[in-house]
Amino acid sequence: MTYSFKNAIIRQPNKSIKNGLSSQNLHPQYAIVVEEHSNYIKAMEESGLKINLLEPLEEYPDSIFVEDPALTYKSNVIILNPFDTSRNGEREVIKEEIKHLFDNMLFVEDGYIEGGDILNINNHFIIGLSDRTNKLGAENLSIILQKLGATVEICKTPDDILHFKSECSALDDDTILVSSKMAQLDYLKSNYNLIELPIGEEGAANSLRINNKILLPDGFTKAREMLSKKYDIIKVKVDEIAKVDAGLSCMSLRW
Ligand code: CIR
Repeated sequence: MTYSFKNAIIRQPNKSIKNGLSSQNLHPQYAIVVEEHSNYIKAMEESGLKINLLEPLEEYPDSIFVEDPALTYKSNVIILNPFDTSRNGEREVIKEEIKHLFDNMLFVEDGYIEGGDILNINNHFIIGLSDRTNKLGAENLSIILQKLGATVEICKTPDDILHFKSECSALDDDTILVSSKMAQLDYLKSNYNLIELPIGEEGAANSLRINNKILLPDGFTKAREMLSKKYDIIKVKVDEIAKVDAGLSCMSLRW
């Protein structure tokens, strides 16, 4: 099931996050990041997850975003290939740190692909080509996933969105929460029940359904109103972390 998880991998924040990649050239303050991150961990625990906490990595400013160098599927983990040179080395470190947690470790060897561009819904994966994920990387991952029994669709992340999942998230086996831009994608429109967020609340689309909870970024009143009718919401403030273009999904690997 799309949202049934028992475990998560989370990396503790690093002081060098102030130098993380930021489209707006912003520099988050470490102390505030630590506070937001610790509330994120609490919310994950409240949702029923056992947390495997990794050590901070100062040499990689964006390394708390563990979703980008790896992908979990059942008891498998696939090591991906982040595009940016400042991030690519994360894969070599994380593979050693997490190999004992999985039965099987596989590797994307060709092309570039980041976990933020991969939406898993049930046994299906939607990969969004973007500035971080190219066709070769997507096709390479697709072959691996199909061998593991999954199905895959390769789409395109809209041009000015960093990652496919920056503005969408799976809420259940056939429902995806989307920004208005993502709601235009033909593949999503024709195959899923879409809950479209109003303009101005795009950031809320990177939510996390975990067991019977939804972790929702704080500050999105309309999104909360819409979702709280049906779902049990935990608000998580990530304003400081958002300065380096990140949200909720990118700070953990779940399985
Ligand atoms: C980056 O640009 O790589 C980081 N500053 C943010 C990564 C966010 N990752 C994600 O949404 N999966």
